[in-house]
Amino acid sequence: MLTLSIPAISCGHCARAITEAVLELDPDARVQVDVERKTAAIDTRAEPAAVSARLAEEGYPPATA
Ligand SMILES: [Cu+2]
Repeated sequence: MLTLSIPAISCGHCARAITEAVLELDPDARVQVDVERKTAAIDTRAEPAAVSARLAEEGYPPATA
């Protein structure tokens, strides 16, 4: 389980965009976005670096820990 802090999350649209971006990488991924906490919990076989890069492309770069 990958849990990313994504400061750009602000609403349900962001949650959908993030979910769709991850599903493009891995159709079997499970994505849970918490809009209030600005986090995304992602269960996927995709490489974490690939997920981060894809989300950054989409305008939701994960904060580095
Ligand atoms: Cu939004």
